[in-house]
Amino acid sequence: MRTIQSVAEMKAVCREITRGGNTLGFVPTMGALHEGHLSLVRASKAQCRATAVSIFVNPLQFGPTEDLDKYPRMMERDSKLLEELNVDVLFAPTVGEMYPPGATTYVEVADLSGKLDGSSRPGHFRGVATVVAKLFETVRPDRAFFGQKDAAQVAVLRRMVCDLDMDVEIVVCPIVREKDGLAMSSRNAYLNAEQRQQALVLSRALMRVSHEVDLGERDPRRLVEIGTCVIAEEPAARLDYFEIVDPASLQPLSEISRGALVAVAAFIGNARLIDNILLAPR
Ligand code: PAJ
Repeated sequence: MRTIQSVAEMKAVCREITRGGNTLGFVPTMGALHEGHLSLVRASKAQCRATAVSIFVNPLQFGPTEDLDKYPRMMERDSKLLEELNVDVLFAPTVGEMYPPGATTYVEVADLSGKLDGSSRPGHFRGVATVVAKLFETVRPDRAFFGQKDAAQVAVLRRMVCDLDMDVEIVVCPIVREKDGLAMSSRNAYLNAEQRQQALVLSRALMRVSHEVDLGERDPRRLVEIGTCVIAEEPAARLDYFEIVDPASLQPLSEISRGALVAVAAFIGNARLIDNILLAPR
């Protein structure tokens, strides 16, 4: 595995890979890798001749009071994990390399960027879209792999790729969960043993909503109420949002359709956790 820090070198290496006609898969991450990230790497390995992974804790997508400084960084361990999976290239730039002094260009996916996480984290999706657009331009992958875990991120990035005529196929992979249902996340590292248990309320609320749909409930307002009540039963949880939306427009749905996105965000202690499911009503 080659580890590269400079944009210029990364461009040269990726061009060399694709010039020979090899398909290049790309998995952007912020590191502190877990099985969720690794599932994306495996999907890329299965679908593409060469795979590039990036690890970059992107300051632009963190709000001023968020966890940028605390965000777990474990480059050596991550690098070993990627090496074991036979990743071809690891791109690990510094903040100065990605955002040289004087940079003032941003990618703003209007409207969508203000929905779900974007409504409680102003500027978050501008930071995500900007860094991913830059990474895409550096790597120019044939396919880029993202997790369904960040459903709003997927909607924003799909829109960006379409609007900016980018030549990359977005591949979305299912949420990887712990045995007890908790969606894997680098931020789970913030939870102590008690909070780790309390955090199960997110997946429990989603499963309850899915169950109610199976029983025939089709009113999104009623389903949101039910999900919200489950979260309220856990006093340690502070709800950010519980919504049922169209997965592409992120607009709240007035009736339940196949593929409706049920998304939740809640704080457990200082950790802001998210989770979601796609409904498949019979
Ligand atoms: P990060 O949170 O490190 O996640 C990197 C990728 O892993 C994202 O596509 C995310 O959806 C996916 N992922 C995280 N947890 C997952 C899980 N439990 N199951 C499946 N996939 C999971 O998302 C980001 O970084 C950043 O916003 C980034 C796109 C890298 C831009 O900075």
